[in-house]
Amino acid sequence: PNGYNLWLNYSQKPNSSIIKEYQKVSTSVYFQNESDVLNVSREELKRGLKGMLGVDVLFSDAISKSNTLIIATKNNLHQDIQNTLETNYKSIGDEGFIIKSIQFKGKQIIVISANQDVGILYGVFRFLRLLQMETDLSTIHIIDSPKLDLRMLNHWDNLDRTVERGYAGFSLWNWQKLPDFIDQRYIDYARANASIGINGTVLNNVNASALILTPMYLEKVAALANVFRPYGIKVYLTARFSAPIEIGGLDTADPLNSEVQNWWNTMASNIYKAIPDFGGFLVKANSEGQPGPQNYNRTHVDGANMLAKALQPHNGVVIWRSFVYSEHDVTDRAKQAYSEFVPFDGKFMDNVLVQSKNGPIDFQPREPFHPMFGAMPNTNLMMEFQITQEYLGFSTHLVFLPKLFEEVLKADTYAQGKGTTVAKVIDGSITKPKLTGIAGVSNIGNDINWTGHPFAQANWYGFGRLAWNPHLSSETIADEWLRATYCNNSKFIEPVKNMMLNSREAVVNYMNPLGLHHLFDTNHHYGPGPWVSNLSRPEWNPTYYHKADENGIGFNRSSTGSNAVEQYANEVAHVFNTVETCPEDYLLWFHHVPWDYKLKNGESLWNGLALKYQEGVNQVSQMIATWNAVKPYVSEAEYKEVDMLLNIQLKEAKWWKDASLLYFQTFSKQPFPKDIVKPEKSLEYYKSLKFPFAPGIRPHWD
Ligand code: BDP
Repeated sequence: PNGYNLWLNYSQKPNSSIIKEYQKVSTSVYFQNESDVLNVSREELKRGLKGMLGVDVLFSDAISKSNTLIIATKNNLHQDIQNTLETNYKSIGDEGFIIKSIQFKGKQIIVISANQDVGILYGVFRFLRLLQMETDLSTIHIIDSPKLDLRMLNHWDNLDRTVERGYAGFSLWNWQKLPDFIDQRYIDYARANASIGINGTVLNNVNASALILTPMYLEKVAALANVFRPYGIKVYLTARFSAPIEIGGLDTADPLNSEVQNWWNTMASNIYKAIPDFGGFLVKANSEGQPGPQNYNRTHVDGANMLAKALQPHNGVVIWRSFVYSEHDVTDRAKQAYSEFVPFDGKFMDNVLVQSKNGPIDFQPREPFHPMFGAMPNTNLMMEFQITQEYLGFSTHLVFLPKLFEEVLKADTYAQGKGTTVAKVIDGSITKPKLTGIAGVSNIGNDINWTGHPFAQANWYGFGRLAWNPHLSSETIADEWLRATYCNNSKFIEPVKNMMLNSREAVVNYMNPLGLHHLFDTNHHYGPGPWVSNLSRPEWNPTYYHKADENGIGFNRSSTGSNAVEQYANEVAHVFNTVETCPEDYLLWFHHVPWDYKLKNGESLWNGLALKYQEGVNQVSQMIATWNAVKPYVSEAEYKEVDMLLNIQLKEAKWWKDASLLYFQTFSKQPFPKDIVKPEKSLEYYKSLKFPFAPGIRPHWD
């Protein structure tokens, strides 16, 4: 097992009584035939049953009373079955499905049904997972549908196949061989995404090249769209705002200029000629040097709506990112996206979604939720998570991200009163926006196991599951993923699940405890660089974020400081605003706190901070012990791969702790508390470390 099969691991079940039960269910299968979507679904069912049960399924031509499993959309079912399921159909929409054990012609059978073909696709994948997880089917009754409209991956893939912030090899998209050569990986990528309900993919980097919009590339994009279509996945592209200049020969990209508008209108028509179900454009504008409407003294609304008008006749959408921070006002970067976007609430067209990162800075190991969530009730506001671990140890460190995602989704914005969680803001249940969505920055590359670290597959999987249902628990997700990927033995599942669920707190502890953030070394963002203060823009420097001095440490964002707290609803702002009420997880995010401040556990801030770093290191040691104890349940190769990675993680957790503590000690001027393992090297040593090769860095970026 090299990891290529991901969680679609349909290996034969060891439990023979379960095999017998499942074989009975699959003795005679009716599977509606007639569309590409249904065909790939049927193939998947065949593959899964063959793998897990060792049987070649017999499909019957018509529904008959010998059937044990019937799979068809509503209109193709016997009236009796339709009647039994009538109320369920009303609740599942276009993409949902029903898996139910029912009485039919005097016999107990299982039906998988849906209103549309794509629901059957999702139902079949769910059914296979039930088998993978050895679920009892005798009383099965699942009615499920996605809670969000757009469930997307964002690939930060460049056209030369490097991947910005990608740590799992090169881009999957082989532009040179496309459109004629269809790599099996494109198909398996689509299967994996369909299995968790992902229905959109942005193929290229937000730091975009306009070339992707030229006919030569569009032909290749169309070939990928053809592969993905039967799996319910639409293709999107990033649109470089200055494309009219770069590939259109115009001398401006001003969104209010009619030539520019016509250029985009024509561009859209051409794209839809090649890709009739093209999803739309993702745009990073006026952010980190990317061109945008502000270059012409226009606004985000002018830019987004201009593109939205071009796509509207074709039912396309514009996803406009809110990741902006100005180089002119550097008092507090955390405030800027909100300040720039919230005044435009209600001004974006219906086919525009504003895509906001989960926190106000940038995908840190822990951030409070972004204050924009809840603050734009009249805008289609979309979540952006980062699956690739730019700031969480790349694909070397084991960190189960659904835990982080869950924390954000469960956070209460209080925007429309208590219980307005971020999940409810983005699923639209409160404000009923026209469109809802969520995006995850992909951690996928052409490594044999797709994600580099075998456990990073769980982050792709978990993102997809939360995109389908943002109210799911991270524990459920870890459980499903482990069973589908490895086995059902609870002696393996329980300890490893625990390890996964604790892994996120471990990385916070050894990298950025108590609300510290952005302490990463320059550009690559891998190891510690809390001392870095020489970068051209102040808000690129770690010293800007921790503000350590002889009195204490932390960024004062309370009402006595930058007042970023005021961007939250009163109930939340109030809690964050004082040192006493602020949760300690966010203490140094919102406050500059004296070294001798007493934490809730009675320790001084200095001692408590040091102990957190140590705890992170100890947690990684514990992960190694756990993995060691479950060795009998995985192959030698699987054991070794994760063991080596965990040992690197341990070494680097110590590096983070030692480098950070020695540096902060120059301000606190206090000794380490007694439970701290003494740093192995000097601060000068850690400062001198260079990182000559790091994957995924940004060219021309300091
Ligand atoms: C930062 C990354 C940078 C991205 C940027 C973005 O360091 O590579 O281009 O976010 O999201 O996290 O646009």
